[in-house]
Amino acid sequence: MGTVTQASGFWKNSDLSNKINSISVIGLGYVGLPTAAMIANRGYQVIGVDVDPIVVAAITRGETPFVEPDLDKLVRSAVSSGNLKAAFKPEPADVFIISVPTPFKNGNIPDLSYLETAVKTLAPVLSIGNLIIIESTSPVGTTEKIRDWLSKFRPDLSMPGKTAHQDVYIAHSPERVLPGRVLLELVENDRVIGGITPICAEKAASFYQLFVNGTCHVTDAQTAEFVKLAENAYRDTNVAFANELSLLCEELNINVWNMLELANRHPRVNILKPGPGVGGHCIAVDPWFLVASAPNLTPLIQAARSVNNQKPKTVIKQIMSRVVEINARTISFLGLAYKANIDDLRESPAVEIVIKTAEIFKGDVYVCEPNITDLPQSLKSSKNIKLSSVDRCLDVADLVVLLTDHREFAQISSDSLTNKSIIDTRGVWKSFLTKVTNGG
Ligand code: SAJ
Repeated sequence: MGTVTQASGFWKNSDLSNKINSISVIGLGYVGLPTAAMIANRGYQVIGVDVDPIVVAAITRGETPFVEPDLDKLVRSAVSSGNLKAAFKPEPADVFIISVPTPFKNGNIPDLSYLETAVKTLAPVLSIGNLIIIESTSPVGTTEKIRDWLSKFRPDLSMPGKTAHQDVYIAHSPERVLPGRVLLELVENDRVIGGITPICAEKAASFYQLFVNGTCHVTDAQTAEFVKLAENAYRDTNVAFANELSLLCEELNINVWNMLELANRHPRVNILKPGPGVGGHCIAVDPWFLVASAPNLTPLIQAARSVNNQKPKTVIKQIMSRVVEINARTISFLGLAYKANIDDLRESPAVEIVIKTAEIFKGDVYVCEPNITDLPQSLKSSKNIKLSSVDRCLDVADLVVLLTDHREFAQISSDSLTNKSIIDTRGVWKSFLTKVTNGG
């Protein structure tokens, strides 16, 4: 092991497919629920486990508790076939997939408490021959830590890598699906599968071969953990570069969108898009897991985080200077989600921009977020923020600030924006705005 190898050679030696009857997915969020529903629709018995009563109740009714294209149909059919059940506690199964959050706590230190709780509740139902796969994005060394926790809770079972014989198999296979494209990417993406021992990786690869069309690359657990963190830090750094360029373009009075389109015509250049900042529970979080391993060795990753974290503050300054310039009494913000066509507001720069602007702006603030029906508490507590339709937002606004590139906003015609002052942080209206302001 150590080098990346295609799994297909191993698969024939350790085909698990006829031994798997039941699968338990612990954590029914953006990755766990689609995974559980997809496997259940392939005819396997799946028990989905979550601590949130709202999530368990929704799935039990065959409903999906968040927005992800086409997931609702998949969940409905998995539940009505009887193959998918939601529960609060793990039950015995052949394969356990852990897909709980791994956020960070104060000081940008990884918070493994959800993983620890999942392992604690799973330990009592483990039995010989079980395969445990950690899909949660994790700091390097976490899979072995999980093995050690399990060893403490189940001293009767031989854990991989401890003795020549092993009773259970433990591997890390980081989820790599992009919210908004989860169902497609679950099946089509390549997977990186890191085992604590080579046999752990083989077993996990055999399992994924049941539903993954992409190639399964097997390696050791620590490399798999690192690969996932490197992928997300790479994307964060690329967006930070784009965000820095957008500030420079603003300063030099250059249209950043035209400039990027031309730069990306080079066959070896692919700069991502600037925006109001980087949000979500992955790109804005995972680079810190690398930093936490060695702060002195990660100046670039830290600089990228700082550039991206600074961007919402720059947008707020720009909004406030425009407010003074045009004497605006009403601002309408379009979009709260951290990215297009989903309802996820976690770590969203749009939310930060709206809350902080509303604190300093004396007039009315309207917000349109087509994917939610109610404002989150953090916005509700501000008296001057109202959730409204896109038409109403455009009607009342002196200043329109586009924060998320939802498809509904891309459809807005240039006529509806006549006589409005506009800040388009995503370049959605770049084709008809003469003076493009990019949040710089
Ligand atoms: N963003 C930009 N400009 C861009 C691309 C993204 O400003 O050109 C912003 C988005 O608006 C958003 C943030 O970055 O606020 C993150 O969005 P994203 O689409 O880059 O990524 P996520 O967080 O939705 O999903 C990422 C993916 N990782 C990579 O593409 C390397 C996904 O494959 C991972 O599975 C996911 O993180 C995860 O769960 O780790």
